[in-house]
Amino acid sequence: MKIVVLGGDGFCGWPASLHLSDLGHDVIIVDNLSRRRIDEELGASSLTPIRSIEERVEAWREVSGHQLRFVELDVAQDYDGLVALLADERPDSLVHFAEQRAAPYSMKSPGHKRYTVDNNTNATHNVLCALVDAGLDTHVVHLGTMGVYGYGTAGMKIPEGYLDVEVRLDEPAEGTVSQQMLYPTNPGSIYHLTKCLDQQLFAYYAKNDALRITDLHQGIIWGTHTDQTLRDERLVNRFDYDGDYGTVLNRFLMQAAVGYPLTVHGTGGQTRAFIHIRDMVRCVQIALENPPSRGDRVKIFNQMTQTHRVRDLAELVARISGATVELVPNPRHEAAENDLHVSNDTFLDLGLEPTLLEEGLLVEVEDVARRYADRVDLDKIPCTSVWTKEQQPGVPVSR
Ligand code: NAD
Ligand code: USQ
Repeated sequence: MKIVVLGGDGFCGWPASLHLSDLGHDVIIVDNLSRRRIDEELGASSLTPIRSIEERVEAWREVSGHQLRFVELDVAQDYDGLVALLADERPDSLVHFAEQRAAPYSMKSPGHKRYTVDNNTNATHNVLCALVDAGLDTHVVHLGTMGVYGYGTAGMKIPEGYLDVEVRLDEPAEGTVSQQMLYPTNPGSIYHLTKCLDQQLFAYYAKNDALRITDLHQGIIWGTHTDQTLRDERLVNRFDYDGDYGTVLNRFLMQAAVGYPLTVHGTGGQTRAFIHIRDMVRCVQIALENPPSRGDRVKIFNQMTQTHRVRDLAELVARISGATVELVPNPRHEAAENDLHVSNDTFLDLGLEPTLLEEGLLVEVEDVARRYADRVDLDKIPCTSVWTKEQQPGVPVSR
């Protein structure tokens, strides 16, 4: 397949691009490098020393013999450039990672809220509009989030995108009608809200223009390496640990490695869905190999393998590393405690063999953190972005 990977320089997009290239697909990375500029804005950087995109592409050619192509383009701003690229390349598939993906970053200020909404909804709409404009039947695979559902499920298992509903008919009619509807959205941040808006865009374009779209409702990624990124130091993946972009389990592993208390927000009763980065690249492959047909509704997969409670993760990391755990004020407006049950049968039925949270793997990630510990800026660790003016940053009192 010829595959365009939007956002292919990022944490998920880079290893996914390498994995697809390794399988022999013709991969074109499109990225505006905004994530690297956000590092500069925040004065933070990946714990791992990531190379320039040009050096990454050249290193991959040397070690694999496969040629990735890179196009610098802003998907949200340069609509004409995007249509021209798609019309020229006529890709079989397009994987869309190109959005601002950090919830805390999206809540930092009015400017960050507006940037996140503008960037994410324009990027998604431009992709869909451009495919119709160029008359293409390219299969779109989008990286969405489990966060569109909200996390309070009242004991029910979250279905894959669609909820069965039965509505009682009003008099004089009798009986009930059954139908499926998009699961009601309940976003927990401006970032998550943009993914809910994306869902409406997908539903509309699938219905009106028969675009073939798969939306992957992905859980929190943990881990760093994949088989491909390990092949050469210059291919190393990014590892975010700062209070805006670092995700919870990778943060705990890094905090353990540098002797920083594990920053559990609130009571740590939040339960979330997780998936290892190696499973993420496999899931993207599986989704690409199983497209919907023209005229089908949007195909939605829950891309997660396990759920974990934040305080359990902290206790597990503390047990293997000797780190201390500290309950800090929760800077987010979220439920203090929740249960989460998720259906992920589609990927399992299609052959995904989940990488489960094992101590060996945790140690592997902690080793990455320890190896690059001298690059950590401790001041960047606390989550300082607050959801409402009444809330406090998540700074440990012991620091
Ligand atoms: P990332 O920030 O590391 O990568 C996103 C990439 O997209 C960056 O390289 C950035 O420069 C690029 N980009 C952003 N806006 C763009 C634009 N307008 N034009 C061109 N390029 C643009 O994020 P990630 O962790 O790789 O996440 C990728 C996708 O997966 C996101 O959409 C995110 O919502 C989703 N996701 C991520 C996680 C996670 O834990 N990292 C979990 C669930 C879902
Ligand atoms: N948390 C802590 N301590 C920390 C950091 C986070 O207790 O030091 C808590 C948060 O309060 C939250 C939970 O851990 O309850 C998860 O936070 P996170 O930053 O790991 O994940 P989240 O903000 O949900 O976002 C990440 C990705 C996002 C993706 C989402 C998937 O950044 O792109 O969409 O995971 S999901 O959670 O399924 O919505």
